[in-house]
Amino acid sequence: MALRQRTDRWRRATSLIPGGVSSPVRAMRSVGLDEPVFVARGEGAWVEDVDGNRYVDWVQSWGPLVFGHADQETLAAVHAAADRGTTFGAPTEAEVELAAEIADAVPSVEMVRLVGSGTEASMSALRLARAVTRRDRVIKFAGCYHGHVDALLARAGSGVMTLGIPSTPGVTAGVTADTIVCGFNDVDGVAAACEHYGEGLAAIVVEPVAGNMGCVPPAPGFLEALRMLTDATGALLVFDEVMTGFRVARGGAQERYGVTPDLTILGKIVGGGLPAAAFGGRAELMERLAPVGDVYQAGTLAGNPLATAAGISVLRRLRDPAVYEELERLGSRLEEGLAPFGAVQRVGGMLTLFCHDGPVASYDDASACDTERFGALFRHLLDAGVYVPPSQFECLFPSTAHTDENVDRTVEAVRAFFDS
Ligand code: KE4
Repeated sequence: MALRQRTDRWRRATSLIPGGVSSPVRAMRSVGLDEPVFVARGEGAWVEDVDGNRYVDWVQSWGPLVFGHADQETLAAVHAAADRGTTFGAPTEAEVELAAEIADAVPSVEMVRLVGSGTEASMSALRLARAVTRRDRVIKFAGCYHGHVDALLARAGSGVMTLGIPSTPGVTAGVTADTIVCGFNDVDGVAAACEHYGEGLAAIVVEPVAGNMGCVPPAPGFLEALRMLTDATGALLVFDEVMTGFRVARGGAQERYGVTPDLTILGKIVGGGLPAAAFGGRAELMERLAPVGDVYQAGTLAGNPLATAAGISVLRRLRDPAVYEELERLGSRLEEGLAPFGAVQRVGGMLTLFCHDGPVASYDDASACDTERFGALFRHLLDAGVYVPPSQFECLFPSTAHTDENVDRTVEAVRAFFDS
């Protein structure tokens, strides 16, 4: 596909919305497109753009869709909820049901607070950790992304890494003065930081499987080391499972790797494709939140009836282990198919094909990827009717709606690119 010409639609979009998009990575600039794909509808594994072109969709809205686009059970649940009204700003039984599903699934969670986005969940979890420990400092990892939370935007992944934004104007030095950035999988570096800052350390915040510099699994022992270091310093261990939660296992990475954090951040799948996210942990920690405790956190549409209906519909179905067997099967087939063409890294139903020789275990490794080549691959695949994330530093997300044929078509299109 030639670089997309600027259409009237795009000119209108960019005249009214910064960059024409509601989130930067959607602009597809980093993969060399002047104008991104405008999606008109989705169905299962497919999306259709406004010009009627259909694509096998491996973005799946960046991870929320385990059952694919417009799955009928989720739609039915949302329609039924909508018929009763869209928002009340009052307690509903659906919020309690969704909280119960999360607490039943996620090992670290006894209590949970629902919010509107992963960013809000990260921001709130960090505030709670600082309040509980009465400490200010936080350790995060280069290449990990926790939403656009000021204090955690230092050397973040996802769109920050994609767009090569070294640091974000508007995030003041004061806000990040208490943020220490370590290397993902660098146990010695974290231990040294804890040695130096341990007294004032409130939390270590980590994506237990990094998904925002591409899929980078934890090295053996890395998560266990973080658990030991936080126990030794009295800091809280916070797992950002917005991407991995209900994705790499029903209980997230903490179930898969057997390391239990103090607080867990959730999003994406939790809302079943609608805007809902959450943070949770032991009751003794969570009950520091207002109105029980003195840590303020709030939200007009938190626990929204439509989002909780979608979330309940999805999470209840995730009690069936067959869902994860299918994500594993499809992910493995895709991983094997792509293996000849670059470094493929996968954990369950999330994977990345890196244009990089050798494994990617850190931000520095990821930064060495050939993003130009990835951009050319992206454009080739789009031409072939295959829609992968428009960034080297993101993940492909199989859903149960994907088929072996979708996988094989994707692998053939990748092969054609590398053979050309
Ligand atoms: P939201 O505020 O976008 O709901 O969640 C932020 C967030 C927090 N933590 C992790 C591990 C995340 O991956 C995210 C958001 N992920 C990106 C894609 N990797 C969302 C896509 C976008 O920003 O448009």
